[in-house]
Amino acid sequence: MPTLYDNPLSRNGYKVRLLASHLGLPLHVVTKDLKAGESRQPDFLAKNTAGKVPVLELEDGTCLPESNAIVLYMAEGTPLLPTAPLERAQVLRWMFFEQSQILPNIGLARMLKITGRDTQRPDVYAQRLEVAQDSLAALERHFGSHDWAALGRLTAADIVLYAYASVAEEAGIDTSPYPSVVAWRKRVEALPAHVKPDWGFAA
Ligand SMILES: N[C@@H](CCC(=O)N[C@@H](CS)C(=O)NCC(=O)O)C(=O)O
Repeated sequence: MPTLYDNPLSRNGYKVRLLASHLGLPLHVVTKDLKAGESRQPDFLAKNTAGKVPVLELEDGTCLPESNAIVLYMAEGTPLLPTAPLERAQVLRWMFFEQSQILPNIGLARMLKITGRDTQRPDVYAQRLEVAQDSLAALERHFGSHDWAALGRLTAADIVLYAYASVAEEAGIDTSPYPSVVAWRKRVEALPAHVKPDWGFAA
């Protein structure tokens, strides 16, 4: 069974575990204590030179870092990742948007907020918040007329977007201006295979 190096606070790792639940794929989840610097130790840097979770380690020892690369690998050959070039590009479009607009802004604003550093670095926090809100507004325009991110059905795009769009409030964002995003989040949460962010870790 593949091993996923992860941390319960990581929404990038959650993408992979949420996808595994949807696909019924078994994963052995190993916690890396990021605060203690475990992801920056030589043994882990050998798995991911960036020193970040998640990393998927295959049974032959091959390591694959980067949440969206892992999602693409695991979703290959399933209905969550179409093969037709334009359909696949529609899914990838949102996966790229997630990495460039959602993760660095909602993700960092959330991290600053939950560690109390939003008041120490108000300039950085405000800047991230502004782009995060602009990104949510883009999602709001999309979900105003679409039930799902792409192709009118659940795809890998929804899984990756959901991971950070679902913690906008933890980043200090008022989501009342984004009712279509909130409705889409509820659609994702209502799916039978949906799991909570701590799913997959040993109790
Ligand atoms: N682009 C990467 C970002 C990964 C990332 O930022 N991981 C964070 C946790 S969510 C991490 O491991 N931080 C620890 C560190 O940088 O030392 C992905 O999507 O996997």
